Amino acid sequence: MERTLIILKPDALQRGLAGEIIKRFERKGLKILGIKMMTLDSALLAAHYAHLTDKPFYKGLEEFMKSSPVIVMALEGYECVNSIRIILGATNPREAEAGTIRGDLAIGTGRNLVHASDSKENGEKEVARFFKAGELFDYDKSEYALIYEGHERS
Ligand code: IDP
Ligand code: MG
Repeated sequence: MERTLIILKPDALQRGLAGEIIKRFERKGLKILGIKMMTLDSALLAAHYAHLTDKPFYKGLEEFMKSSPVIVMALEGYECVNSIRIILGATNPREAEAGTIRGDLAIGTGRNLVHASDSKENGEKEVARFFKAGELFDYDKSEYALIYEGHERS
């Protein structure tokens, strides 16, 4: 199954929205493989946002992401990268659909609450970047038979 790295950004913690956001992923049926709180440093952010380091807004993004702790999560699910991006909504929350996390809860592009991996390959890479092996848990989720058809969970 696919894996996605989620980061609940400083605005999610500061605004008390961590539970609301995690709830939306849990009720979808996604499995939490790992979850922890951490602070991000410049080197980790430069690796994570390598596609953005030359953008004019990068300095502000970096400062904001370091401004308070974040919660990082590794989620697993069948084709979950795409479905999580749909739950998240567009990067610009003012263009995000109602019903999505960003569409319902955010306004500023630089304050859009959550990061989620954008491809299966990046999901694997980002989970490995933020989690050590011992921080990820391999376990059976009893409700899987009610969430997936057999071929989807094999
Ligand atoms: P994504 O988070 O939807 O995958 P990316 O293009 O990967 O979007 O950008 C990463 C993050 O950088 C965004 O979530 C947002 O916080 C910030 N960002 C992207 N574009 C802008 C911008 O034009 N102004 C300010 N911040 C931006
Ligand atoms: Mg991105």
